[in-house]
Amino acid sequence: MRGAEKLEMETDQLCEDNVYTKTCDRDIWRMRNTSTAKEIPAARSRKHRVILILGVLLILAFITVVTLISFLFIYYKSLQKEMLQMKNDSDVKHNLTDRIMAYYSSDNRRIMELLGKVSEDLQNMKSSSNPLCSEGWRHYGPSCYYLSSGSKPWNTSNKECENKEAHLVVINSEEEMNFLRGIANKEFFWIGLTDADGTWRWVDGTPYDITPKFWGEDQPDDWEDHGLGGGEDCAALRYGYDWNDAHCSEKVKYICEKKMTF
Ligand code: MBG
Ligand code: CA
Repeated sequence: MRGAEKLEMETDQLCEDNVYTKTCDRDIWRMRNTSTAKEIPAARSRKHRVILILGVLLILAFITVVTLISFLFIYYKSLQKEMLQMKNDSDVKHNLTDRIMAYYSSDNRRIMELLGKVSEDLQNMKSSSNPLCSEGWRHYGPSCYYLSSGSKPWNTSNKECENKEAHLVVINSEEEMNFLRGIANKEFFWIGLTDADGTWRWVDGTPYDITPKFWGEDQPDDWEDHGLGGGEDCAALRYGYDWNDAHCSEKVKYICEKKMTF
């Protein structure tokens, strides 16, 4: 008997004799031999599976990255398109604004030229036999204006205007006010505004509510300390600039207004 066979037999014998308490080394040895032999192809297939899974995962990751990049690219392109559209829109707006501005400025120029021509015509007509405004009257818009040289109380002033088929000036707009400022030479003049009956009224019946107001600071104040009795019920152009209410008996220059006759 060879040494190895002898040892095997001895080990078997030891196993049968239960020399080792729980386990038999030989069985373990056999089992190991058997399982190792079977494990070689199984391990290989496991390795293949792992490689396969890793490959699939890699492909999936690649597809994900490519998809993500594609989405980002598409988003970037649409953003770029949107910005281009916005730029175009703003260019169109600017262009439109420029054109509107140009249109209005050319319109304004035409109106100013027309006004200049009308004014020139009026000047010429003034020196003709049938002037739109009588001698000594100034024209503005559709009206003629007369500035008195003498000073009278408000009531007398209005009567003097009526005698001239006019009335004390009624101020309907800022433009008209500016025209009066230009001709008033920083003096005082009665205007056609009074609150003698408690409410401010224009002499030609124009509603006071709808006309612009040019009262000076703290005016009208219906001041009573002038010692003339009562308050202040008549409006005057003060220093050719703003309005003040004054005592109607005060003697002040005045401005009459009447519509131009054609
Ligand atoms: C005067 C006005 C007068 C009254 C007074 C009040 C300095 O202006 O003419 O009408 O308002 O001020 O102090
Ligand atoms: Ca006053």
